[in-house]
Amino acid sequence: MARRALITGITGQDGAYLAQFLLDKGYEVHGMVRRASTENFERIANLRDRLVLHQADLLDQLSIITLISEVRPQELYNLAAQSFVPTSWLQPLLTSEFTALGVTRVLEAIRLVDPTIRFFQASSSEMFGEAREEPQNERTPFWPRSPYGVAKAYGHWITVNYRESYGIFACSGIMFNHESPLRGKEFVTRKITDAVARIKLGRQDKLKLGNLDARRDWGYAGDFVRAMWLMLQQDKPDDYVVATGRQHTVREFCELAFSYVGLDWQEHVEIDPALFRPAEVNRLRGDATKARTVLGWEPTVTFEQLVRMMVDADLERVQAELAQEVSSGGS
Ligand code: NDP
Ligand code: GDR
Repeated sequence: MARRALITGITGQDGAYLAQFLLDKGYEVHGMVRRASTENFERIANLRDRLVLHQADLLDQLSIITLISEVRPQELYNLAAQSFVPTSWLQPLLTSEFTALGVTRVLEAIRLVDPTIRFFQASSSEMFGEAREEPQNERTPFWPRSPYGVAKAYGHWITVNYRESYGIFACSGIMFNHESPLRGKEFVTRKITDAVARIKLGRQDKLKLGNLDARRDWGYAGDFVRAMWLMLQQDKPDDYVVATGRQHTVREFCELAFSYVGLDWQEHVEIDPALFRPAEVNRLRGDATKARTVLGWEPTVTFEQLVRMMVDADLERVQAELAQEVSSGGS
């Protein structure tokens, strides 16, 4: 019988990559989606026929219990969250409800329905915040700098706590930034590659950004979902940092993305003070030694390849949009 997995947040970047990965492994893949007035399934459109989607919401305990009772997965990946850091200052309570308490709701449902379900929690390098050491590993203390980071720290510790209190096979993946052509356009990498494509094709001239000096450890989402799965295949549940170990500034990302299409970033990028954060996470770099040695996990896509992959995908998309406009204008 095929193994059954349930993914919350299946309509997001990681949900789409994980769904594809699990389908390729022969899993029966179920996804939790929340009700919206317009369907929001673009990222999983190509997989739609092979997935079973169910409506439930992280805010609604009963809906999660019902969902898990119906699906009875062997593995549950909790990827759903309010994941955009700036929004967490505008909506701190909602962010806590989704990103912090939502984790407890899922864990409570597992405890009630079937405590043998293996659980993955999408934790974040934002928990390290103003990091006490570099690089950061599983023992580095947390100092989150946003309501999002604080909520993720709660989600991490409640995952550890349900493992220790109830013996649930619960793993927390402390993931550093990971990107792809499916990344939301408000995150800085995709905001840049989308703008590069639009500027190159004459649809835009300027790109407004905030802090160019911030340093991140950027990896490829396709590599990160493999680490999630590996965690749930081990004999024992544990927590793992997932990162490339390499760090770059936002400025470097810009330079590389613009120069790849023959543009000078300095002619197009403008600094907008409104895009600076109330408290910034200045530098993050992860030490994934444990994931490498225990899980055998390695990133396969370099920073340079990632930037080029994202620019190429945005060029292709904007070109297709332009062609569509021309053909509908001409008909
Ligand atoms: P996205 O923002 O792309 O996706 C978030 C998903 O959560 C969407 O499917 C969204 O649904 C869903 N969601 C949000 N609120 C609810 C709710 N109340 N009920 C049900 N579903 C909800 O995030 P990513 O794919 O980038 O990230 C996946 C997870 O990993 C998140 O938890 C994120 O915080 C975490 N993470 C991500 C990192 C990264 O660099 N990408 C790094 C570290 C951690 P909808 O489509 O309806 O909005
Ligand atoms: P981050 O990602 O906050 O690290 O969270 P984001 O891409 O939003 O910001 C990275 C850095 O870039 C700086 N920056 C800008 N950011 C955005 N979004 N827009 C801008 O115009 C801009 N200019 C500069 C930011 O100040 C920041 O320092 C991501 C999310 O996926 C989280 O859910 C996840 O947990 C962490 O990564 C790890």
